[in-house]
Amino acid sequence: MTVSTVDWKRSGDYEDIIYETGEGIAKITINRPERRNAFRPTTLFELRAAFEAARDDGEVGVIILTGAGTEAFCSGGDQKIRGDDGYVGPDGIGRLNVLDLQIQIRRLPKPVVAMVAGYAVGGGHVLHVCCDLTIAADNAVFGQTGPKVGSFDGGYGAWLLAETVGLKKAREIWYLCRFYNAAEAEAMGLVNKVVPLAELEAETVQWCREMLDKSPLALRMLKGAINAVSDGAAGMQQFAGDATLLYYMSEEAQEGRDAFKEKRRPDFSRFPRRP
Ligand code: S0N
Repeated sequence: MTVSTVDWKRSGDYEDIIYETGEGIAKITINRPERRNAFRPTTLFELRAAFEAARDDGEVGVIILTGAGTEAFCSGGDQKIRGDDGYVGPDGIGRLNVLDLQIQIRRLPKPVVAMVAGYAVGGGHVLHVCCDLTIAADNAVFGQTGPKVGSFDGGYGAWLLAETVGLKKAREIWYLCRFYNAAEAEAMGLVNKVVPLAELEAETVQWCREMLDKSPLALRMLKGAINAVSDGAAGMQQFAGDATLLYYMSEEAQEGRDAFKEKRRPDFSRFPRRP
């Protein structure tokens, strides 16, 4: 049992997830404990909607991603509904729509914290790797299973993992499909902190509160900067957008806007040409 310190308010009409907010934090919970929180297309559509809600909510500064219960954070794609061309939802179409969620987490300009109790394996492991930070309970177990169950993630699952734990360790994790306990994960830099299971949420919330005390724009720019290196042109596009946002907020940019609206020539003469 993990103890909560926030009076969470639940909202949204979801089948596979729970969306809650409180104290400037959004908590998104994958709620399929009977399948170790494996995701199906519906789960991922709902996760994407919840992350979008958290992004758009001006009260929310930090997002927690977690799994229901204490047995699993997420066990990856639901193998029981895996068809011949992806994971099959009610419309009969095969999908790998977890990739869209991974990109969304990377591009979302607020910190996302994975709160992991139990198994974070397969595509569930990749999800925690995509999160900005990971707080783990002492019962957490990490690993990739793809080569055992006939799949692989050659995107973030491969190279972001390698960036996180190093090339040799990433190859070991994928090639051997071993599972690692929380202490081993901490030793290889895969998680930020390990705490007793009962303290997991309190510790995670404490990390969130510390981030909420900080400058939101500084955190946004740092997330963009750190991700830009590995996200290539897409990362630079996000970072460039953030730079444009900052420029919009300057008097210099506002002079251009105002001049257009007032049908006059813009006067940028008072703005310094900085060295
Ligand atoms: C998680 C494990 C280790 C837990 O073991 P434990 O505690 O002994 O419990 P079990 O009895 O095994 O499980 C309890 C019930 O939950 C069901 N279940 C567990 N995991 C899944 C799952 N992933 N899908 C469906 N059902 C699951 C069990 O079946 C059991 O229910 P009952 O008793 O009713 O059968 C252990 O369960 C385990 O090893 N699970 C499988 C982990 C796994 O291999 N996951 C899939 C890995 N692949 C992906 O995630 C693909 C990701 C993806 O979509 C992708 C993305 C980008 C590019 C490529 C891909 C790609 O397709 O690879």
